[in-house]
Amino acid sequence: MSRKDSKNLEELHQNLEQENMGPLWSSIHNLNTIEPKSKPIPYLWKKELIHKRLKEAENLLKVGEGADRRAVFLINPGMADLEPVGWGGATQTLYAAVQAVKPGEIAPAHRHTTTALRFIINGHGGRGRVNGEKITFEPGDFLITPTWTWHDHTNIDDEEVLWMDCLDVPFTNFLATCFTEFHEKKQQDLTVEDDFSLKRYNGGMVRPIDDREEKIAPLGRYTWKMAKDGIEGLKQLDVHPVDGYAVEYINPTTGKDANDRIGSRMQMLPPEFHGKAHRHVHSTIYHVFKGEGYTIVNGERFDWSEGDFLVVPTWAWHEHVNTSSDNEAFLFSTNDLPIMEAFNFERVEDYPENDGHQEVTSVFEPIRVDSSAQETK
Ligand code: 1HN
Repeated sequence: MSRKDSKNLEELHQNLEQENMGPLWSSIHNLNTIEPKSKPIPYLWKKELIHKRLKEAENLLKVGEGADRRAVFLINPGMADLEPVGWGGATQTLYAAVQAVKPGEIAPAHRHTTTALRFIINGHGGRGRVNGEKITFEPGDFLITPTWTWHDHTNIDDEEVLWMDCLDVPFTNFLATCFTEFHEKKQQDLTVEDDFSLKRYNGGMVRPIDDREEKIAPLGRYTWKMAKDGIEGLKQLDVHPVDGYAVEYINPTTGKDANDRIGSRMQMLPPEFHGKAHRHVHSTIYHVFKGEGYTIVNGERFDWSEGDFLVVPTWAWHEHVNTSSDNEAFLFSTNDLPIMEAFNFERVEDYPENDGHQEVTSVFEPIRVDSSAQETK
């Protein structure tokens, strides 16, 4: 039996829909918008709430026995409709979480196509193994396990270890390119000295002569001292009007981002710094490493303090403020700039009015440990 003819436009639309086709003439306006429409929204998670839930998870499950990893991940309310559980979309491309490892636990070895990085928040006992190298985790350190590198973690101290994870999970998942391989051993064998790559790069900006060729992870650990010294050296310059004093973590064999698909930065906002606003295509996840202040995102004020996480989505105006008159504020952040640049999507625009400052039209109310039960969407 042949499909029936369309007598008018309405019937044509109905027929096309039933036949798994679509009319471009009535759909094109949804796509060809003047500005991008971001599913993720500006959002902030408080440290105390994340830590409370992680503590509960510490009491309820054990890493290595039933759970491969103990991490609480951040779901942007704008991504929450994706199955399963928003697939970890803090932004449309990036997953972020806080992971806890208790003394003696071993998070077993695996490798995956998603690319991963960590920023150490608390604890001195964290040790990771990455492609045969044991890596020491100290607070403020930035560590990478790029795509398809074997990694496992443990905690050799008697205090828990906490760190931020960031992976390109939503991006990889969207492309349906998530492959994982589980190591035959719980912990991979060590093939080089402990902290080998850090020692190999002891000279900082001088590089071993074998590294003229591009490598995916020539340096696995970037210490807090490296980032802090980098920022210290910038203080001789005028402060950047948008970002304060900021450095990015790079791969010494390429000069590009340390992690091939995720950009990472450490920025310092001097006391009483009030940055100018701008917006860009790449999305950012901020982790407040030290200090307190606020960020105005599209006119909404997000107050932050140590340990909080803030998402600034694609094309959102944002400006940072350090509210302390004594202390520097340090923001660690991850972004999808490498992805945006790879496909020529990146654009940046300065806020055109009011000397670069937005008006605050609302104040964001985060869910707090002592908030009454409320809808999160
Ligand atoms: C993963 O392998 C780790 O190795 C953390 O610690 C978070 C999220 C999704 C997929 C793999 C880790 C992850 C992950």
